[in-house]
Amino acid sequence: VGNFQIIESTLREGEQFANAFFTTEKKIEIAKALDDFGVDYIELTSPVASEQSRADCEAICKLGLKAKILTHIRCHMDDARVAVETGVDGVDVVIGTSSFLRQYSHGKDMNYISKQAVEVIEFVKSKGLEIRFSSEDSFRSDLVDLLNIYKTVDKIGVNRIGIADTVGCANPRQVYELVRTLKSVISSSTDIECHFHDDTGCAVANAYTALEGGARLIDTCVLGIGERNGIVPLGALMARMIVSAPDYVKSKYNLKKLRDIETLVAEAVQVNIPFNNPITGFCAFTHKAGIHAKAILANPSTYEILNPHDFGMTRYIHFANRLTGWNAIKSRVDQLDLHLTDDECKEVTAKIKKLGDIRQLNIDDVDSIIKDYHVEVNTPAV
Ligand code: HCA
Ligand code: CU
Repeated sequence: VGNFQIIESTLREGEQFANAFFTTEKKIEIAKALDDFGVDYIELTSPVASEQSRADCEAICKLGLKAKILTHIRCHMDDARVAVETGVDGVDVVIGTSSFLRQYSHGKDMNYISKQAVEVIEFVKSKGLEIRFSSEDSFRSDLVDLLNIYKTVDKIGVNRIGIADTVGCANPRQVYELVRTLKSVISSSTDIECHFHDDTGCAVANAYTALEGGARLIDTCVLGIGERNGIVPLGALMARMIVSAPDYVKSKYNLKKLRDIETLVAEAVQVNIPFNNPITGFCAFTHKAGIHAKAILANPSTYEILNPHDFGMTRYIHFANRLTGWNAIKSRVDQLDLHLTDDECKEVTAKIKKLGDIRQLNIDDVDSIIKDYHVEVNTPAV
């Protein structure tokens, strides 16, 4: 899994998020931020979606970013002709292959799909651009149909073949199986790219097993925004991958920019960063129970698989509550620059717990209990 790449689709899939409306300036700001972060590819909305979409695509291509710029189109010559004129480095082509989509969406049979795919791919390649071919709704497509079309496009040569869990129905084992199977029928020089929706909460797990199975590229969006409840979040994937491939992830991605990018996108689409977000959720590095706090103070790895400093974040010991322990309180006493013995810390902790049984505490409550107690023990008896 240690040499994966990211196709960042906030400016394509992310635009399909219910709240998204990106001005040209916002798109440019997001594209630059993603580029600074170090994503490999930035995928943009189809230039045939609207006049402005085309103009924005051209504008982003002119920025001279390090990331390669892609646009995403239907498997159709009308779209392909416009796409190759925008200045992109590559084109991501997609067509629905499940019976649902063949019946209720474009109404084409597999032979027709094959012919169309070959024509579009050859055209894009003739312009010297990268090409990816992907089947929409791959997991509800007939496996024989799917492998046939993948083999066909692989034979004429594509940079990447894509699997898309368009409806978010796949589970990690199915993903692993399909990636392995696909890998066994295409040439070793063709990369596999995967796109996972999160309807059943499996997107990150699916991305991980896809990489284990031999896929190379994962589509992400900042905060996971996209159609319905979205796709693999960039941040959550970083959390997963830094555990599995720490050196690669730390050397390749500018992880300290993650929070800024999430804030930028959250504001642009008027949502908050979720409280339980990996890495950037407000309590992602907050330790509360006394037992946890004690161990964290001794060695953070005891209860942390991610190091907050890798992301420019800090850990926090939540001591103002009835689950607290004397080690956490002792550390607060030290922060307040007061001096209490261990026994005194235990005694003041008991007072804090007592009040914590009655109501929710805040830091000021704890600090005044500590300060009062400190005065009390340092006042000579009369
Ligand atoms: C969609 C298209 C897509 C495309 C994925 C891909 C999907 O239905 O909006 O190009 O691989 O989820 O199938 O986002
Ligand atoms: Cu999608």
